Amino acid sequence: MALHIKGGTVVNADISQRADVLVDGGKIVAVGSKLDVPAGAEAVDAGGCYVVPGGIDPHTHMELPFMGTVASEDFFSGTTAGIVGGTTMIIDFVIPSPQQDVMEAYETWRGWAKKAASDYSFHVAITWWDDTVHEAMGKLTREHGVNSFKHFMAYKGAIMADDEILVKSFSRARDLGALCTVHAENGELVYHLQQEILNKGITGPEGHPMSRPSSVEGEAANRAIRIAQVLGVPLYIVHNSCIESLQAITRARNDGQRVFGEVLAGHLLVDDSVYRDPDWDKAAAHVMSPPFRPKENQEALWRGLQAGMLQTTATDHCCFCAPQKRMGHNNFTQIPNGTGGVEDRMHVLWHHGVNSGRLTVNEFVGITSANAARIFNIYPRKGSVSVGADADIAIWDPERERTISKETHHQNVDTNIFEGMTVKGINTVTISQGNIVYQDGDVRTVKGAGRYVDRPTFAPYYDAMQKTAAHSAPEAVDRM
Ligand code: URQ
Ligand code: ZN
Ligand code: ZN
Repeated sequence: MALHIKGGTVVNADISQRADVLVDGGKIVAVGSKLDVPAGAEAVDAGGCYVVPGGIDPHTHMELPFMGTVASEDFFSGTTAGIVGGTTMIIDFVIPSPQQDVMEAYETWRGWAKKAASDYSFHVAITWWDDTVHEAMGKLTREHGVNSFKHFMAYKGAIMADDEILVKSFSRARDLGALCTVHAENGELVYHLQQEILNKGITGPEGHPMSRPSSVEGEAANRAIRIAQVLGVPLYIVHNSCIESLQAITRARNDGQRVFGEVLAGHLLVDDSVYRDPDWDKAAAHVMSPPFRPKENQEALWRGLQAGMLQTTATDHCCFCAPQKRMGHNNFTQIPNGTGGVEDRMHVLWHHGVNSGRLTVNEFVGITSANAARIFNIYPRKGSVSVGADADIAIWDPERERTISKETHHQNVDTNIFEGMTVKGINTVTISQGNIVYQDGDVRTVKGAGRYVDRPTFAPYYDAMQKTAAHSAPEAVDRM
C-alpha cells in the first residue's frame, strides 16, 4: 500500500525542506509538494514534525554466544526494540570461534537473523588465520555483500586477533576493497591486569574498569591505525570510549589517513560511577568493554562528534540478564560483557545532542544514519529520505517526551543503562520497507520481515590508497 506522509519537514544529513513524501512498493517515490498521490494511499499526518531517515545501528550483537552464555536479545526482539526507537537497520557481527570455518559461521548467523523484523547486514570477524580464512574473505566480498571485517584486539584466549592476524587480514581486506574495523583494547595488557587485580583479592565488578584503563584502549587504537596506515587500508574503530582513542583518530585524520570513529550512546552519557554501586547486580549490569569512563571522557567524545572526528553512533547492543551476569559473581572476568541500548540510542542522542545545541538536526541524521550508510557503502539506499531510497523513515516529534525504563522498554533485558532518563524528542511513527511498523505505542513488527542487505566493496577507492601508502612508506635503506 502507498503511504502519503503529509505536512512534515524532511531532514537529511545535508538539507532540511518542508516537503511531503510518497512511498510505494517499499521505496520512496516522490519528495516535494502537490504530489501525485495514487487512490487508496494511506495518509500519514506529519504536521509539525520532522521526517528523518530510519536509524542505522552499525554495531549490535543479537543472540551472541559469548563467555559461556547467549545474549538475551534475539534478532526479532532486538530489531523490534530498534524500530520502536526509530532504528530501521542494524549491522550485526558474525564471530567465528578460532578454527571454526568462517563460511560455516556466516551461514549460522544468517540463519539466526532470518527472524529479524527490519533490515540487517553483517560485519564478519576475523578471529584466526589460515588459507581457508583468506579464501572465505574473498568469497564473502564477491558473493555475499560483505565489505567490512572486524578484529577484536581484546579477549585473549577467545576471539583476540594478534598482530599477525591483523596484518594478514588488513592486507587481504585492502586487496578485496573492504573496510577493516577493530575493537581496540590491548588484550595482553587486559589479561595481565586482570590477574594482578584478582591476586589483590578484588573480584567484584569494580575490578572490570581497573583492568581496562583508557591507556589500554589508546594503545590499541594507535596500533591499529599505524598498521592500517602502513598497509594502506581504511580503518573504522568501534566504540571509542575515551580521550586517548579519540586523540589517536584525530591525529590520523589530521594527517589525511582514512580512519573512521564510532561512539556508543552509552559512552556519551554514562560514566564509571556505575561500577561503584554497592548493589552487585547494578554494577555488573554495566560491565561491558571498553568500560564506561570517568566523566571528562564523555564531554570529549561529544566534542569529537561535533568536530566530525567521530562519524557514527551505535549501541553495541549485547544483552545479558542478572542470572547471566552472576556467572561472574566470584570473578569479575567471568561477567559476560555487554549492555543494551538499541531502543534508546536515537532518543538520548536527540535529547542530549540536539536539545543541548551540540548538534543540528542534520548532524543528528548524519550520526544516527547517513554516515554509517556512507561508510558501509549503502547510501543513499539507506540513510536518506530521497527518491529511490528504501522507505525506512521515522517521524520525529521534537515535543514528545518519554522516560526510559526497563519497566517499559521493549528490549529483552532486565536493566537499562539509561534508567530513569527523561528525553524530549522521539519518533512517533516508524516506517520500514514502506510499512508502518510502529505508531504511538502500537508495535506492528513482523517476524522475518527483515532483509539481508548486501554492501558492495570499494575497489576503485583502494587503488588511490595503495598509491598513497606506497608514497608514504619509509624509503628502503641499505643495511650495512
Ligand atoms: O566487545 C564487544 O563488542 C562485544 C563482545 C560486546 N560486549 C562488549 O562488552 N562490548
Ligand atoms: Zn567490542
Ligand atoms: Zn561489539
